[in-house]
Amino acid sequence: MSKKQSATADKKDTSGTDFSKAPINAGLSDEQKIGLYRTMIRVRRFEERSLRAYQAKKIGGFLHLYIGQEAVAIGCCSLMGKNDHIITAYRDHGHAIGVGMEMNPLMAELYGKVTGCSKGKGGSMHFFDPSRNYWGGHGIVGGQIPLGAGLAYGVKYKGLKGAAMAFMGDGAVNQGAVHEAYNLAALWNLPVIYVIENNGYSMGTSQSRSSAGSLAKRAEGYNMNWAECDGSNIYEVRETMDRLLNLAREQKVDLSTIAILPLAEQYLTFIASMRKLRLEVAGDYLVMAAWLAYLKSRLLLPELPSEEPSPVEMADALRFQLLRLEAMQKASQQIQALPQLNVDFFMRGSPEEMKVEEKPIYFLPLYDLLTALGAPQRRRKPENYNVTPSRLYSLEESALHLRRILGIMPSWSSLVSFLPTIEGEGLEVRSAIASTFAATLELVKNGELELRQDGSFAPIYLRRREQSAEKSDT
Ligand SMILES: Cc1ncc(C[n+]2csc(CCOP(=O)(O)OP(=O)(O)O)c2C)c(N)n1
Ligand SMILES: [Mg+2]
Repeated sequence: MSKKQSATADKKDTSGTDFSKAPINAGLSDEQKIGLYRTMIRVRRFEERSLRAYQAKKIGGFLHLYIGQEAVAIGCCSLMGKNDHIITAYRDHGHAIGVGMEMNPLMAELYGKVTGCSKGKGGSMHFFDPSRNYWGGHGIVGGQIPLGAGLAYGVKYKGLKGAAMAFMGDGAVNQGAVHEAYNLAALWNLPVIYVIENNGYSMGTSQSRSSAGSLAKRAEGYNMNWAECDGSNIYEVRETMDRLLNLAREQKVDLSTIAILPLAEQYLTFIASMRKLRLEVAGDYLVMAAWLAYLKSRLLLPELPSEEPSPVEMADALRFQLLRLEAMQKASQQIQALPQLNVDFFMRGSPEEMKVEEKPIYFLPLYDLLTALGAPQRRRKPENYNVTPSRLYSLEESALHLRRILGIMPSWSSLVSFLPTIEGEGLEVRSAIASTFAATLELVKNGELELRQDGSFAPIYLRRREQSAEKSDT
């Protein structure tokens, strides 16, 4: 809300002030006071119980407790009217109980059950109840703050008397999105109250180590009102928030600051551009513009009590305008939904146009295609292709090796035992076997060697020729 429109709500020295005597609290009955206390205790008990379940590993995900902060949420929620909204961060149990959510769906949500308020999919950080204008817990620090501006925008757009309360921790105030939201909230004069719940720490970091200056005072940079209060005193919370809520709910367009001619021009330009696109939006603006112009002219013209319609008559006229606008919108939708000539149906006898379908055909000779494919390859840096030479065995080498070891071999040794010692694998082994076998045949042919194989694919045995002559005698 803009500071221009209200008195500054600043932090005064309130020590010694009895806030239970403030008008918003003085009217509370004993039962209502006990009711506030009971709700705070309910939050405390709910959290103590959930902590035990969490420590017993019954609850998954995170569990952020609100213990010690109960007076803030319960105080604020107790002031909520029909058109007020609430949104907060992940420390959201107190606000949920504060808006009146039942504890069973909340506990079920912690346990990840489908009976939970978010069907068990949100857990501790995502309690939601739109039916109570509770727009939930949010896990991204500061993420709910622009959404709070959106809730307030909705209230203002619908012309309702209400406000949004968006809660955040002290650490969240340093988030960029928070300042973007402040800016828009102030620029558009939105009925939103940003509540900083300062518990002194953001995770393990103290406020003095993470934040410069006063947190609430940053609102002054946006020309917004701000106030501080003791969050552990529910009476003080209620007194402060009541003041701010009233300021926010009373936000209105200040007609006296609106110049009529630029306004008319702005609307005409807009209507001209919208007419091409959407008739019903242009209609909305036309009605709004007409009403603003009318109300403004009422301010400028001298008062003529006899001719002035009463507020009731004006409200009736406005309602009538809105009904007419609604009817126009319906009619325009119906007209647009009708079948259209030359699109959905055609006049009898009118020639049907031939449908021309265009398909691109590309012609490319094979040579050009291959050149194009090779182009990226050619652009690459040339690299040397190194072939590692393989160690291959020649026939002569194998015959030499065979002759050398033939003398020391016992009679009938397998061909494998004649292979040279091979370091490589694959090709080298195959080359050694092939050349040894070829050399064997060569030596058999020369009469130096005898060769035996007992069946197809059976091992091949070798022995020296002279040995064979001796052995065959025995
Ligand atoms: C954008 C983003 N940054 C960091 C985190 C991790 N994180 C979770 S809680 C937290 C501290 C927030 O502190 P504060 O705003 O003071 O809230 P508190 O927990 O004290 O209520 C951080 C940094 C997050 N959830 N979202
Ligand atoms: Mg904090």
